[in-house]
Amino acid sequence: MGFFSRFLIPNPSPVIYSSMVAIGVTVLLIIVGITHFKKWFYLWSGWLTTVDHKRIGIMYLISALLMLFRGGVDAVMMRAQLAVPDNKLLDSQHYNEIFSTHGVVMILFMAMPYIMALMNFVVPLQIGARDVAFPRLNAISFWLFFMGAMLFNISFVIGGSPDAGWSSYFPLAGNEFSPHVGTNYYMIGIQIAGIGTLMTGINFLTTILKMRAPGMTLMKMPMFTWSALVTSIIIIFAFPVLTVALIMGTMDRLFATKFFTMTDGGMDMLWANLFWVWGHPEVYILILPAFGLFSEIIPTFSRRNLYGYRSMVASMVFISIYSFFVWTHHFFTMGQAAYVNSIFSITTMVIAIPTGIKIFNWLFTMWKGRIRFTVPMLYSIGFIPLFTIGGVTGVMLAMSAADYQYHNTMFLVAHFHNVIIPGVVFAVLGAGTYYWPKMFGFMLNERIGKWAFWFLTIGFCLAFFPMYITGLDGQARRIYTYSESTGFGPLNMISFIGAAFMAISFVLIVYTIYYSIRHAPRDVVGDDPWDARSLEWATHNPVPEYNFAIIPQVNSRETFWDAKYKGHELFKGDYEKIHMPNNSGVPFIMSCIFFVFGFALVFSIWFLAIIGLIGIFVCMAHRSFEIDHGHYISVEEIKETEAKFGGVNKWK
Ligand code: HEM
Ligand SMILES: [Cu+2]
Repeated sequence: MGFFSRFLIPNPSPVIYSSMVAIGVTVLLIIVGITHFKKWFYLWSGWLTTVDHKRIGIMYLISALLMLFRGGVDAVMMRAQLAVPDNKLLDSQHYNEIFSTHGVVMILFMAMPYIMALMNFVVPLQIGARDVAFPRLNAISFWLFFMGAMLFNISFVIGGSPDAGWSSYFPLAGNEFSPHVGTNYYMIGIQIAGIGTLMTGINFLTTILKMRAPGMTLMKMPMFTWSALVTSIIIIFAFPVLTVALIMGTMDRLFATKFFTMTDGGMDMLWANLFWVWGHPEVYILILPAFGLFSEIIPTFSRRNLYGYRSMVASMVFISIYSFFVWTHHFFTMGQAAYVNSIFSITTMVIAIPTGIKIFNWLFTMWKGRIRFTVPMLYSIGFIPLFTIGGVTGVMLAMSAADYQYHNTMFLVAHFHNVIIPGVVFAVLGAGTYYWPKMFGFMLNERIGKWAFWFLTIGFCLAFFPMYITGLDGQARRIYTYSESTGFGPLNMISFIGAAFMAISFVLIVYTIYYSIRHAPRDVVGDDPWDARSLEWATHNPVPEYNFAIIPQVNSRETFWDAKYKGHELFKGDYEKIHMPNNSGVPFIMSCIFFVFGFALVFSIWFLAIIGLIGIFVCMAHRSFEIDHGHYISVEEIKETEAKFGGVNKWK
């Protein structure tokens, strides 16, 4: 292929051309806007170079919301295409690209950063720390994630999108069946983002083990911190497998190695195994922090401590270990022996037990509580029955013999959306509302938030429950249309209407944010607007740069609650100067070079790749020779800030 023709979209359509124009215009508008309001310096010094875990958390949050829209538009297009039989809205190739990018974007570039946003923002506050263990590494992690996501997203306008599904099975993903550069984007975009995630895992493991406030033993840690700890450990074990699999896949595509070919000693099942050895734990990387968030929200709005703390921790640890022993349930039908299937059937079903324990603990927490039906609590209450349905259909899929009937049908699509939407999406939306005042100092509008919740929940049921039926009747997934005679039409139309409801709910969520920025009262929420129980609520709103002027003394699981109602003294002693890390432009610049490097690899532009690689090493070398001891915040400055906020022990 000629040099320039590789940059063209292989399968262009009016939709793509108009999106290209829209993207171009938006980028231009943003640049003009920033220039007009003279915000470049603010952007650079306040955000692009920041190493503050709170700001990094907020940047993750914004990226996740953007990607929610990208993935959501894909979802609506798919449902529109399937709404009626023999539809011609999208052609098959375009449909392949859409479900592939939808899956990747939703899992890796929406759900993951959403979880990372909350981990970044909440965990250091919850353990009474001033930042994460490696603040600069944290910035690198974010920027690598961001650049990986952007690289993946430009596949849409330059060169063509991946089309082999989010699991990118070989030989489908090999050059023979996927000749354009789409899958290169997949391999390299995810690789760059994944390296960032791996470093986040290491960072949070260290942070949680090393930086807890005095007195906070492991068994006194708040539940969300526990979930972040367990998640970090899963990341550290799972992501290297992905890294290696992606390297091998990239080599197969760029250098014609034969790891995953059907001939010449290659083995396509090797990809399936490696992918799911990472991929199955990955879904627990998403769901465990979500469980942690529900465990924060439910006690707060039930005005009661969490029921069964120890069993919550134990079940989480158990799930994390077991998540590595079930991956084969993703290919029951790909020809392994019956006894292998039986073993993995059983290990898969066993996961339902600890999960069930958690469900009962949440129910018991609410049982004797006095419930307040706020938006975060609505999401948590909605989660319980819906997630349980998703869990039950998961056990159905785990029966390997029965799976021969409904694998690769819409039944599966219904199942995993049924766990991931009520589980992860509800959790991050609920927690986003819950932590909003901590992040920004004002509340989100509850009325619009409740509308969004109901649209999402009803839309969800309408969109996905019909798929259980069409799936059992044999409607295959990843197929762009079906004929009239199948009779799938009416149920798919209902799904489409449900998807439209969900789209409305996302618009409402953005509207709540917009409305609240404009109209929500400021300076009235106080530090603890929900009457909560753990340490993150013991600092001010919004949180000052140093988090805590004095490091708190912990002596119970719900230290802040005890400080408020049982007279426990949280902050003892005087102000001392506080050491904080300096901002740095290197993480951002290095990640930009990573982007260029990745882009060069996608199109096999070797000289540019080599320049990029050199650039990356120069950045690293620069860091080794740099002398940077951070800076101190003086006692006067702390006093000034604290006076403005009302002092450390002001709730007394
Ligand atoms: C607005 C709500 C959503 C709708 C209407 C929707 C719709 C769909 C549809 C119709 C498919 C199947 C395409 C096919 O097999 O032919 C699909 C696949 C998928 N969705 Fe969603 N989805 C939604 C939200 C999400 C979310 C929130 C996530 C994850 C966090 C997600 C992850 C996935 C994944 C991983 C696939 C599989 C892609 C593949 O087959 O390679 N979806 N979605
Ligand atoms: Cu799995």
